[in-house]
Amino acid sequence: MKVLSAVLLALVASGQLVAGDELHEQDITKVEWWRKTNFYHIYIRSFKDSNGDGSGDLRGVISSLDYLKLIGVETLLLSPFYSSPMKDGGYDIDDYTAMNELFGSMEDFELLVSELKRRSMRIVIDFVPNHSSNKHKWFWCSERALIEPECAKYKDYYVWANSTRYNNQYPTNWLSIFGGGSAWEWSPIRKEFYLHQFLTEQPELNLRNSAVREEFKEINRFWYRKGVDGLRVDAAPHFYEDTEEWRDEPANPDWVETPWNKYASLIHIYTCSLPGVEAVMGDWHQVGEEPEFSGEPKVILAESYADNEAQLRYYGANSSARYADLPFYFGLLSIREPMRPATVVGLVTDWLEGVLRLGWPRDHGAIMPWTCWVTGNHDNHRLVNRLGKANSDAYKWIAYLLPGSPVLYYGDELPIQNADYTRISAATMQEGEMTRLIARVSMAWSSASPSAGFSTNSSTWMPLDADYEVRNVETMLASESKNELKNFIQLQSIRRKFIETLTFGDLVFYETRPVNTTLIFAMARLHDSFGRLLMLANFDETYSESVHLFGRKSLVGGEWSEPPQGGKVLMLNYIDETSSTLREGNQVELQGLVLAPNQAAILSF
Ligand SMILES: [Ca+2]
Ligand SMILES: [Ca+2]
Repeated sequence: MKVLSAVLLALVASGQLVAGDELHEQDITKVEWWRKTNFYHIYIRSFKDSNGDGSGDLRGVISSLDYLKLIGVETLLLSPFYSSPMKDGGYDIDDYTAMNELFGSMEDFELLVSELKRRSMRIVIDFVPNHSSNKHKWFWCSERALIEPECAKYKDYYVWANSTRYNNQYPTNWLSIFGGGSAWEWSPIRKEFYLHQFLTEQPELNLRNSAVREEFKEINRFWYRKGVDGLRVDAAPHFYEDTEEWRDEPANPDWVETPWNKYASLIHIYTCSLPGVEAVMGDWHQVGEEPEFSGEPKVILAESYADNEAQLRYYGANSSARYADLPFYFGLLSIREPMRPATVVGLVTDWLEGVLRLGWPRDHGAIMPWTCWVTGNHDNHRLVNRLGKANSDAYKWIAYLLPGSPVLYYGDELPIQNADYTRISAATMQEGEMTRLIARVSMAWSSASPSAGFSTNSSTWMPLDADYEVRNVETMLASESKNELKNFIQLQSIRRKFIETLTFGDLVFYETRPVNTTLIFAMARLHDSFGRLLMLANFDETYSESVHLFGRKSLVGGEWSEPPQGGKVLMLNYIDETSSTLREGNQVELQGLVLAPNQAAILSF
């Protein structure tokens, strides 16, 4: 007993436990699936075309599941596939429980779910409650609610402003995020203005109306009954507007005008991140807890671009009044070439310190609330365009080794790059802003003609990656030598093997010297029972650098941690032939170890 007590005390002292008696609670089998999974975000239209019409579809996703399983994907995050006029890539929905034929039928969706379950994989779908399409029957009726008795119920389904008070001027100066024009549109039928924070064809639903909230809870149940494991909730900061006094938003004194950023000319105090938007999420969290869905925990992911303080509110009022389980952390998307250790450490530290300040009790010994690291998505430039190719492996490794659930955007495992916008067809250009469209480049499956295995059609809705002949799934898997795709598979296998360390362990960024000049990055995950991992990377693209590590306080436990003297190399992003020691499987001395330009290593110690 004395020995056990000493072990417990040591663990408490090292910050890995809140109290000694929690040791037995660090049981990975008790941790909810979404805290040990990884997400793979598929923009369906760009992923794989099954019927040769040049657009990706659900049957294409189904045919790719063996590949996704092979590369260690556990949970799919799917872009919208609902019935839609496709003015905004399917984020303009005209029927929330019907399919868009472009992507397939309801039978296709059901087949996808069952094929996923067969492979022990999961599915999270996009949920878009802030706005519908203007072709939705709710909107048709809301426009006619004052004149058609059967439409009366829909009168307050959307955000309307009575124009007579404003003499046909816009009710406020509010702007649309897409295009930067007025966020108001006149309805000649209702003779009022409706609000649209996004496209004119995307009227804002009135989420203060309990009838609208009930509609979405029922839609939520519909998809849970289809076997869906969770929701990615779209555009959360825009749920509420200040509709009490219809005040103008103030000018942004820091605005520098460009053709693309008219929206930034105002400070959005009446349309964005209003008090209470987070609590709307609680609706869907509660649906997931209804008895009908017991036994299969659902996950709510929140899409919100906001500062850390606002972002943290999406977790919930406290650990028993939860809103979203995983608010996306988008901070890593801000990292640009040249990547610097201090930038990464600063972003991660700020976010994790905020998360830990919430002071939630640790469920099963894992830190709470849990976090979600986004490495790319359909609205931001491709990983390789933000960072350059050389550090793209290290960037992914960081997200996959931090405490939290990583999200990879399809194709970033290769990685593919932004589409060349000059090659996007005129028809496609009508379907969204160029700055966002280019990240929706066609997936590169092989070097085959006509369309890299994406489609049998030579004409595809988005162009192919310019490098598809060498950077594609088939070629990279068949290659004898290391490459990013094979490294990604290896990373996933390390993640699975060390999932207990990654779930329960502490985190430390060791100090690297010379301070302020070295481009060596060092991050360790520490657990006395489950093992320790060290990631080292030289972010310098030109020069080799030697490693000099010094102790630092850990981030979770707040305890001083001295760096290891040596470790066993589990994986390298590439092998530098001039190095005599740095090989996978070798035990190496760490102090003075030389990393070649952009070389990265994961070690156990
Ligand atoms: Ca198709
Ligand atoms: Ca809204």
